[in-house]
Amino acid sequence: MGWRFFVAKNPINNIPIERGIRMEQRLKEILEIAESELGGITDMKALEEMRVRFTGKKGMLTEVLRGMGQLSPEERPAMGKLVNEVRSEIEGLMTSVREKLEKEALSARLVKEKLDVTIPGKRPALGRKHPLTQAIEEMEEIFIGLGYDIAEGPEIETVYNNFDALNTEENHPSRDEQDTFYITDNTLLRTQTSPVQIRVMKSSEPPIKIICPGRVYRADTVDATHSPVFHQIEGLVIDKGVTMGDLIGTLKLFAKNLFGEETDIRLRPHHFPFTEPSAEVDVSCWVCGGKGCRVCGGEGWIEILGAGMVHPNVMKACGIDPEIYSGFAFGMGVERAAMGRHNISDLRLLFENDLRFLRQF
Ligand code: 2NM
Repeated sequence: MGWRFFVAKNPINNIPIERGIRMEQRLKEILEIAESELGGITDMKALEEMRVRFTGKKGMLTEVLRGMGQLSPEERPAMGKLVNEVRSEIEGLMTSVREKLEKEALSARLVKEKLDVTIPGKRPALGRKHPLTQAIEEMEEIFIGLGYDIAEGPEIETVYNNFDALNTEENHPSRDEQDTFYITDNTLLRTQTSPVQIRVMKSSEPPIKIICPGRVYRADTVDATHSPVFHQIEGLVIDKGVTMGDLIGTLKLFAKNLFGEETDIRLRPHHFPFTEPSAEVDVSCWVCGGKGCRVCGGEGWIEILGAGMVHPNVMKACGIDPEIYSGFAFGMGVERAAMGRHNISDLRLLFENDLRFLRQF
């Protein structure tokens, strides 16, 4: 029986008073210091600094725990429990201070970053479509309304699709290097969009009803009416019993849609290798209505299209029997049509992308 039996114990935590008392007092003291210090904490940095000093690895509570070595094994659990209680008490206090600081920081930020959503916005500069794109899309719309499909193809073509299949003679002037950009002996930059129609005729069965818009190339020197790259839109219809009357009716409808209900058309005989018969097509002047003015050069008519009945040789080259089927085709330059429509006198304006010009459309 040792003296140990008589050691007074703290009735609350059961720690022997003699050795435990100093630790317990120290814990109480730590808690009191923490409470009073927390009252003066106004920022996160100070709070974190406090956390390190009180509950950190080398903090005051750890220091108390180290002192537990002096206690007997029986005393330790109760003192350990007390240390943990003080620790969670301090942590709880720090947490509420942290939450208070965070709340204050948030409301300060909300005030600082307050937005007045009623201030009128800056109007964004709106872009628009290029006048050529507008013209192409407008023409496409008319033909889509007539049941046509849009077909597109490569700008680099075979000499065969661009010339041979289109019934263009071996020594036709358009084949000359002076007029056509050749890439190799048998490839070139297409000079028209008809090779797209050749592709469609080769790969599908009639009825065919297509519109082919796109960029085409010719070895021309730039001036007010010429450019080495320009745009065409070509149409093709192949079916049983298609006639010249269908072609004229279609073009009339197209012209009225594009230039106005009062517009008329006239055909003048012409020659194209790929159509027979062929015609150049004029529309009545959209400015003077046919009386003659500056826009039509006093003529009353303005040439905008080429057209004709698809040559039997073209159909044969594409595997379509001209004894069974017939068809018409037409083509026009988009720049020319857009220039006429908007009274633009120099084609170069359409390629320079000067916003002062483009913003007018
Ligand atoms: C034009 C004028 C006349 C045309 C012909 C063909 C095809 F592929 F069917 F033979 N496509 N486009 C044609 C006919 C084009 O442009 C002034």
